[in-house]
Amino acid sequence: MKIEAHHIQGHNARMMERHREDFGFLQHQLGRRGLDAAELAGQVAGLQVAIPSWALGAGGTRFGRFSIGGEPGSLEQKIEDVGLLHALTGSAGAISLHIPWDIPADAAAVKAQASALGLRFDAVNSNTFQDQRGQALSYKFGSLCHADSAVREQAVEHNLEVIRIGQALGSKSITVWLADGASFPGQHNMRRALQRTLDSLQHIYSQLPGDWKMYIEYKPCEPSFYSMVIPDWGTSCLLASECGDRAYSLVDLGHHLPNTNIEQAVATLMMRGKLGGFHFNDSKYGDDDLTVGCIKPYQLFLIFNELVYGMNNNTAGNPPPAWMIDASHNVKDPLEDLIQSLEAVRLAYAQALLVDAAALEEAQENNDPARAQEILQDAFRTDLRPLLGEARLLSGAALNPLGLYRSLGVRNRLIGERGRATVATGL
Ligand code: PSV
Ligand code: MN
Repeated sequence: MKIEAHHIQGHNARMMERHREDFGFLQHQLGRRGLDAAELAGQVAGLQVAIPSWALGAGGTRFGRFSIGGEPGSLEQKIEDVGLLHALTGSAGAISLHIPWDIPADAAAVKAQASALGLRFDAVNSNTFQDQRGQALSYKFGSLCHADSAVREQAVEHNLEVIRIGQALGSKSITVWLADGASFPGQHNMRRALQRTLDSLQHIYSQLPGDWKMYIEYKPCEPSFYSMVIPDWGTSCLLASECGDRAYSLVDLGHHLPNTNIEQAVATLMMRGKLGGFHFNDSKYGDDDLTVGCIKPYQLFLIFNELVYGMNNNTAGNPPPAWMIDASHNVKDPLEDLIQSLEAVRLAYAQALLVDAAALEEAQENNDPARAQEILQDAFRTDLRPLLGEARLLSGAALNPLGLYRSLGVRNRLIGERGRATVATGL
């Protein structure tokens, strides 16, 4: 299934009068604050978020998995799905592959298919958290940290293979997320495990192509329940710093202990130029992988506020972070969920662009927390949905992506094409 230009045009024409009215009001409102809504819409239209190839089917939990029907059964179908998302939203211009789940049989053909849909390949992700069929040595007791050097070498070689696959597709970065850790006190020597992980990462980094970056993810628990080798952003930043200039930390919103101040982590990492990428999702309890912004939209806004500040005050030369949605879909249609997540990311970004940085600095320098709160919440509480609509118009996407998705009956058409029983590879 493909969304055609006439689908978008017809839909937008039907909604245009209402949109013009809403956007006109917002333009007026923002104009009073000295802001140009059209210019902001252009900025927001530039924000592109990668979709991971593992998020297009039903994820399930360890208790069960419920099929949604029409799930993409091949890499080509996954690319097709990201193409649908991009056509509807204009904001999903990249795809992030997980190897070995999505090894392309014909890299040139896959690259051509993606670029015809306006997609590029973002970071490639390695997987040493599962054993694959035919794999010589097991990762049950770790991969890059393993006590046995043969296991470490196998895991390093896997990462190098992921880089080679990514090169064939035009990717420029690899994300390493490790499940390595211990579930019981005393299970392994924490210091030796960290040292071995550093040695392995340095080995991978030494083979990184000159124009590539390496992102190191962290997570405090799960699947190891006593200690993860890379539990937090400080450890990930330390490892990245020891690897070199093109190694960075990657923040996944679901990878923090409750109440961690994630925006502060962002501020500190950007101060050192070490924030490489971002995985968006939302959660109430742990790594819940829920729709972005469905639980803590204010936290997301505060994070974007630091991101915008960091990019505007980029003394350490932090590269533009790689944005990706890292979610799992258990009860919602994955494509609907991803449309909502994409919207939430852009909304938080747009809200952050509204923050009056000069006034906020003045309030901070004058020790005026009440005024600082007014400034932040004034931005957060402005309804910017018409601005997002305008951004989509600029890129030829739909004014109401979810509305159009439903009115076209996309899921039913996918079920018609692919069947009810298809299962997407992934988490
Ligand atoms: C597991 O927590 C995880 O969600 C990590 O965040 C990775 O980015 C992703 O899986 C795929 O490896
Ligand atoms: Mn992640």
